[in-house]
Amino acid sequence: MTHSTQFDLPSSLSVDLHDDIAVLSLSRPEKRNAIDFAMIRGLDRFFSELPDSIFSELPDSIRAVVIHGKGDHFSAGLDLSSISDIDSSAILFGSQAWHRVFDRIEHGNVPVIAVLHGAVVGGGLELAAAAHIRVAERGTFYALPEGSRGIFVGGGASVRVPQLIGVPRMVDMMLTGRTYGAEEGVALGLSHYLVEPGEGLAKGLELARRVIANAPLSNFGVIQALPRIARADPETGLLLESLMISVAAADDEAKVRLRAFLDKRAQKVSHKDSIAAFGAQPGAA
Ligand code: 1HE
Repeated sequence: MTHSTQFDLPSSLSVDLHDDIAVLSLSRPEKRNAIDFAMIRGLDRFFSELPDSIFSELPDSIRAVVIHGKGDHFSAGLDLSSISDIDSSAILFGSQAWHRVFDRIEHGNVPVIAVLHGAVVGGGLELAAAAHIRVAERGTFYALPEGSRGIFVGGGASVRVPQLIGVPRMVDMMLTGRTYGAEEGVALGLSHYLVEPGEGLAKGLELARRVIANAPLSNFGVIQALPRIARADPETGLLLESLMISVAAADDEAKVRLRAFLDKRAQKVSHKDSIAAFGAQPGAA
């Protein structure tokens, strides 16, 4: 079912609902899903108006989002025509708008999975890096060609990309124009999963279904608390961790799930099942 009108999105974005999972498509393949301001505004609207789902029992609530790109590429990054003739203050405010939207994605309450293929370039990599899980199809390539365009990253790459691959690798990508392929990307941490061409969306949906099967407060802890704990000083982090488990474990959902395990009604942890679902190699699917 298509729900783009419900979110009043520009033609460069479209949404399909798969029960309570929204598939958000970058839909500007003729420009390789280059991101212009209309697309940024549309992403902002979509993520601000998402029924704040993981705590909601509303029938139309959205509990996970899968983002992918239509056509042969995920995204060619910033629409270069949108900044070729504007002054520095417009670029400054524009960059801050990107930051606000990508922060909303990373720090919202809804887990977001990016499915990557083809070019994941510049601002496209910045968007992917704001997602919580990344799935890359073989053939995906990552680049930060800002240096060769005479500009700089402006959508959060300086913060998020080093968290994935470290500052030295990002410096090399930006100084030399080096690209990484899908297989290198999964080994380096740019993506979590590697799948065959055309299989990314199905994998993204499968992962989303697993994610939403967790208790809402556990997912809240993972998305909201964990990254902040990891950035905090250890004493503060450990206190936050204790607070988070006490909140999650006191919730009825935890009580039901713990009781089910103790009554032998819940699934055991199974490495065999995990290998069947995810493969034995890190990132292999
Ligand atoms: C674009 C853009 C774009 C394509 N802005 N119009 N990003 C880049 O520097 C990447 C630039 N793009 C490319 O290197 C290539 O387009 C691709 C490798 C991604 C794809 O190649 P290909 O052969 O499939 O497509 P194409 O023929 O190059 O492009 C098709 C059309 O899309 C063409 O327009 P047309 O009117 O001639 O049909 C291209 O001009 C257009 N197009 N990419 C505008 N990026 C917040 S700061 C973030 C800073 C950045 O993201 S810098 C990185 C910018």
